[in-house]
Amino acid sequence: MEKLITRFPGNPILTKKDVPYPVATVHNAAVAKHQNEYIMIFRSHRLNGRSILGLARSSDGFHFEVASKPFMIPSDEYDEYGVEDPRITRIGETYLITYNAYSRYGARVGLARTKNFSQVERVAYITQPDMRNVVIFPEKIGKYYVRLDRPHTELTPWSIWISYSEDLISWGQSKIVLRPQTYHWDSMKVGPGAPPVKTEKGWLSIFHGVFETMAGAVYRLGVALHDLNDPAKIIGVGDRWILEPEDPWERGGYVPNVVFCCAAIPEEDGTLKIYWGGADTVMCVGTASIHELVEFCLQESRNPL
Ligand code: BMA
Repeated sequence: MEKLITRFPGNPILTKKDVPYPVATVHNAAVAKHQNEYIMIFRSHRLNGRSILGLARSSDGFHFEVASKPFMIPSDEYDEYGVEDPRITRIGETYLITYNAYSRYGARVGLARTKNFSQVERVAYITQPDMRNVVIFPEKIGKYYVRLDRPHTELTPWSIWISYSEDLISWGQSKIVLRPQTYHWDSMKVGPGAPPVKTEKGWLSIFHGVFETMAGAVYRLGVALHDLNDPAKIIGVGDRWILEPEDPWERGGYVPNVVFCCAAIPEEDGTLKIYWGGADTVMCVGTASIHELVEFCLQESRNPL
């Protein structure tokens, strides 16, 4: 079977050895293009097990250099246990950063913004607990900002939902869009991965799917296509995964058998750079053809719900 993602031969592209302050891991990074540079905001476990966000820069999207100081660290009672798994969406001149905030009260999602990646402003917490993995679409659809989110509860199947907002702060009109499928590679949970990418045929969305085994959970990546005008409607979702843990640094590490994506950057030549954390320990990148991913969603689709 043709592979849809080609791994960069220089993987892993970032590890804790590249970080000039003490960390145990480098993983689950957001990436944005800003003034001819790729900016990566990556998660690291500190040596006490709690997470912070660091910043790295690159001219080609493959070779990154880490800034001397962390980019975001816990700052209040709602993120005292750590800031995790960022995603970046550019709207106009502003980069919106969503991140998971952990505290004694649970996990919820924060919104921060920056125009230049030197200063960052925390805007608001935009969910109650328990919610993780919020990705914001890169433009308004009708009069609303739109996001995919993932309620995190034992009672509901861990599914991908969609919500709408006029001001980026109050969100509602939520609907379910993608549910785990029983006895399938994503049967335990699905969650949004990279902020969706606009294509002629729909919004392309990379998500993660989790399967529980006797040896623990396996995290893989899948891809779905949402209707351009009504993104609550999935017009195709690939039945098989597009990436699974294969390399030694994906099979073994802080949490074994994990590939976890928070970023996908569309390039002018029709390729997509997809970034993922390997085993919650290192950062990796691969490339895919946007056209092939779209056709895969349309031609090898399963029922989203
Ligand atoms: C999820 C999140 C991710 C992590 C994954 C595998 O629940 O915590 O940050 O990569 O588990 O450990």
